[in-house]
Amino acid sequence: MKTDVAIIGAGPAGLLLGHLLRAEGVACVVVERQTGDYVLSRIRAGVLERTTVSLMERLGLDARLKSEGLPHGGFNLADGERLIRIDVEALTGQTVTVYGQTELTRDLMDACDERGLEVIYDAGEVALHDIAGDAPYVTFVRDGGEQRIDARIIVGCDGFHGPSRQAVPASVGQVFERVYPFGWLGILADVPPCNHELIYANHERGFSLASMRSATRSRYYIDVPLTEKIEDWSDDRIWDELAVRLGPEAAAQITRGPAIEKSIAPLRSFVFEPMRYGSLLLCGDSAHIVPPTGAKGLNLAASDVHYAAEALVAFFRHGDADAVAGYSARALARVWKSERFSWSLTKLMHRFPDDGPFERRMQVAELDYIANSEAAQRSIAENYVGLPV
Ligand code: RFL
Ligand code: PHB
Repeated sequence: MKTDVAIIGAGPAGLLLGHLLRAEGVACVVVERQTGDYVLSRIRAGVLERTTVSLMERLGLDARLKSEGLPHGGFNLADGERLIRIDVEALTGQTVTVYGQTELTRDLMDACDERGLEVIYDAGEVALHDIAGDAPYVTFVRDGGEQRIDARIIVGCDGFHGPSRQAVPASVGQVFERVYPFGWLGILADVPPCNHELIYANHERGFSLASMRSATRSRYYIDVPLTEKIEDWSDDRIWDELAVRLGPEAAAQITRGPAIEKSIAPLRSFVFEPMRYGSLLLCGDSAHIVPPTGAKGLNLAASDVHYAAEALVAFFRHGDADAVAGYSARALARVWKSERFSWSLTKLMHRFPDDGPFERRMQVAELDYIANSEAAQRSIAENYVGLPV
């Protein structure tokens, strides 16, 4: 098979890029290791920035997002006693949209047939070849036989564990990384949320987050040591812990119910540079990871895709090779700002094992400063809604 762009990975980054390229008449094929049902079973992000919503609008795939997504004009930080509301809409004129990654991915998947976007699911042993030159190709195994896609460009949208980043020679790539000494235990339940907006709380017992997917489906998180086992956390134990950590005001409004999903995700900050090598571009989690504090991961994947689509359309439609060459620097400038925001909010809202009374006082002072300073709130708000692309 021959195409212009071979996209590896059919998560949100790969499907968004595929649709954007198809809409501009650039030939592409997406190759995914898992089945479509498996991709949709992963419960992940819940908050979309304006830029992510705009991409869905531009594709004309925003009908369900518009009708079912919840616009949020603010969110709360909690310090164990009070809620500090960040009025994002008043401070920036913008809102974010609460809409699950699963739903966004489903909308992109459902449109593939109609838009002529070819996605090959269930592809085993996906490998990249000759990425340093102008004629790269991808091989994979399907139905027992090896298949090959010849392309001009390969885009790695295959997440943190995929093969694309690994294909860049070690002498070229540089890794910047911080692994955090805790994970987020998440619970999804069909109960009304305890607040109409999100609450990120820093309590003496640790971090918690009250989030949602809809008016009837809640998503909550608490941080736990990485040594914890999910089997040791009964639903009741999680609800009890949330009620303490979120503080009395939120606790009074919590509706408990059985978990429909429960898992522990490790936290990491990670950036791989460069995001282009030869004929390979990297987008989304394949090139970088943020801790989920601040809800930046999916949105960063979407802004990478925005830059990559622009560069590839300029290249295939107008022969502009500089656009592809400039992709990495353009994407990384925004990546590092989201990394900084996610890292600083993680530091502010979590207890680190080595923290003593001094670090605790610093957190209390910073939260009090934020509570009383419009300048501090504005800075948080403009990062939360998403910096411009
Ligand atoms: P994905 O979603 O991991 O998709 C990669 C796809 O590549 C496939 N793949 C392969 N395909 C072919 N060959 C191979 N060898 C392959 N290896 C892998 C995979 O099967 C998969 O289908 O990466 P992508 O598209 O870059 O999207 C990134 C986002 O998924 C991620 O950043 C977010 O989910 C992060 N995240 C959040 N981001 C937000 O913007 N807002 C949030 O509120 C938010 N909350 C979260 C999160 C991530 C979490 N976890 C579990 C890590 C909450 C959590 C708990
Ligand atoms: C979620 O709803 O899953 C969610 C919301 C905000 C975050 C992280 C995750 O910062």
